[in-house]
Amino acid sequence: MFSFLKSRKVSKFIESSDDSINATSELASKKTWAKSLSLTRSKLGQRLSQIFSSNGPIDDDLFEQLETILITSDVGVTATEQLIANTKSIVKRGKLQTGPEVKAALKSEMLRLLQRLCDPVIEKPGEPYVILIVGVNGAGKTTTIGKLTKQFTSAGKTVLLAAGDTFRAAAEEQIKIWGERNQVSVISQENGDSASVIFDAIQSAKSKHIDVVLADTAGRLPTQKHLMAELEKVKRVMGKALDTSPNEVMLVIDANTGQNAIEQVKSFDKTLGIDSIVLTKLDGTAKGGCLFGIADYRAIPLRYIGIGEGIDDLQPFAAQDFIDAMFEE
Ligand SMILES: Nc1nc2c(ncn2[C@@H]2O[C@H](COP(=O)(O)OP(=O)(O)OP(=O)(O)O)[C@@H](O)[C@H]2O)c(=O)[nH]1
Ligand SMILES: [Mg+2]
Repeated sequence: MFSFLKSRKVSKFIESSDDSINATSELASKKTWAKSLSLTRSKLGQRLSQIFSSNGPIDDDLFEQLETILITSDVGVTATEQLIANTKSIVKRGKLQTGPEVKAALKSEMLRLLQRLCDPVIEKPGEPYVILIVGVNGAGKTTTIGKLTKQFTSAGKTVLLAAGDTFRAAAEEQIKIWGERNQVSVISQENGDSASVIFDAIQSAKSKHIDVVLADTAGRLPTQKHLMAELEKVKRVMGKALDTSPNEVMLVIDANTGQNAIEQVKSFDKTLGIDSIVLTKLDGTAKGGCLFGIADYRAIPLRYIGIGEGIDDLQPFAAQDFIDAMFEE
């Protein structure tokens, strides 16, 4: 059983899964962490290893090099400054003199920062438990819904999907395919807007005693004010269908966005209040550094990372595993 999975809010649904699933998942987890982080490691981890293995003096020049590496790896300016300042003070206090010692200090500070993303969300129970999925165009929202459905149904939970992306006909088709794959129902409307489709889905889930509703939405940029206002309306209407809803507003971010990921988190959080994050496409990018900037902004739980297009390519996030894989020699 993943130890980190137990601490998560979703865990109450997943803990009921049987041991065989857990054993398989643990194996898959080790393989996929290494695979998914190979690119981040090649960029950030290897560059860090290089400067610390040079046996040079621990001086301002080293910290400047470190600053450049962190900033150019999408860690973000404020997170970088904080990491450097904290590492410097550990070095001073502990009178550290060697590259490996400083590297270990930096690693522990990076871990401490990332652990902010592992904070459990304040529990907001609801029956059904409703998750509103938001994010920019193409971030991986609908695919993540498909993967999440598999996780919930494998844990014995009943799931209903809401085809809340009413902007494109193809979007409805796409979520229906994920519904079929998972053998769960999808609520859609021919002419309804997002709010009314999701409202309907919640009503339907209530009457059928469904455990989890996953509501899709159309992708949008935080700069598109009218579309952000539409999301606010969706959230408001969801509360009318069931006052505990949405239990969770989940922001899906494409890891390829790098630095811009931090801006996306800030904007969506300001408009809607974000309860959790999923970072997708870590399998195809070296930009995992953005996680530090996100953690520095606010302790929003990073539930999952997406590491491929398949139904099983979703892993719970674990800060220690992420850091270990990144610093792996
Ligand atoms: N490699 C990889 N591809 C992913 C991952 N998650 C999603 N994708 C792919 O990214 C593309 C966009 O995914 P969607 O799920 O359609 O994204 P979306 O946010 O719903 O997009 P819109 O509804 O258009 O805003 C698809 O080709 C997915 O297969 C991931 O973790 N890794
Ligand atoms: Mg979509």
